[in-house]
Amino acid sequence: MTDSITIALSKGRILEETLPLLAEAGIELVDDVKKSRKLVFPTTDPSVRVLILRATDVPTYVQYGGADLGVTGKDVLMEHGGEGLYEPLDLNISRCRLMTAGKVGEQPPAGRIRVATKFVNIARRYYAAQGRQADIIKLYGAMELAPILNLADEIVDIVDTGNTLKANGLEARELIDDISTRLVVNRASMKMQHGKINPIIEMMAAAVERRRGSSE
Ligand code: PRT
Ligand code: MG
Repeated sequence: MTDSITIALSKGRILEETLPLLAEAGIELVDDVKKSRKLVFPTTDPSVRVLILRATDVPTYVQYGGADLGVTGKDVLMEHGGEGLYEPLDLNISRCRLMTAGKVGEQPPAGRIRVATKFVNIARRYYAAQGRQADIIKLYGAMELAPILNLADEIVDIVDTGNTLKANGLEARELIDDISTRLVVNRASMKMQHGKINPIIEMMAAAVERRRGSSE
C-alpha cells in the first residue's frame, strides 16, 4: 500500500477551472497540459499524479481504482450512475442546466415521444418518472440537429446561455437538473488513504468557499 494519489481530471472546458482549485490545494502540474501529449502528469507534490481523461471516462477510472480522486460534471455522474464513488464536494464550476428542448413553438407529441441524446440513462429515467413512453436515440454530438431533421421530437442536452438552441431553431422545455462540477473519490481509497485524501478535499473546499465569498 503506497501513499501516492492519482487524480483523474476531465479535459476540455472543466480543466481550466479545475487547475486553479487544485493549485490552491498545493497541487500544480509540472508540465503545460496544453503543450503536452502526455496522459499522466507529475505534480509539485511528489506523491500526487494527475491523469487527463475524457470527462465521461473519469467516473469509470475512479470506480475501478485507476484513480483515487476525479473531477467531472454532475451530468456525467448521473449518466454513469455513480457506483463505487463518493461525491464529497461540489466545486461550483462549469455550471449549466440539463434540459429537454424541442422546436420553437412546437408541442411535444401526446403519445410516444422520440428523444435524441447522449445522456441515454438520464433520459430513460426522466421520461419514465414523468410517466411518458419514450424511444431514446443515442447520439454522440450535434443533438440540436435531431429535431430539425425529424429524427426526434425532443433532445436532452446541456444548456448554458441557450444560444446553441436558439441558433438551431430550438427552445428549452423542462429542467431536468442543475449541473456543476463535482469531486469524486473511490470508496476504497477514501478508507485506505484518508490521511492523504482528506486534506486535499478540505483545501479544495476552502478554495471553493473563497470563490463564493468573493463573488458575493
Ligand atoms: O467534447 P467531449 O465529447 O469529449 O465531451 P464534452 O463536450 O461533454 O466536454 P466539454 O469539455 O465540452 O464539457 C464537459 C462538461 O462541462 C459537461 O459534462 C458539463 O458538466 C460542463 N458544461 C458546462 C458544459 C457546458 N457548460 C456547455 N455549455 N458542457 C457542454 N456545453 C455545451 C452543450 O453541450 C451545448 O452544445 O455547450 C452548448 C450549450 O451552450 P449554450 O451556452 O449555447 O447554451
Ligand atoms: Mg465538447
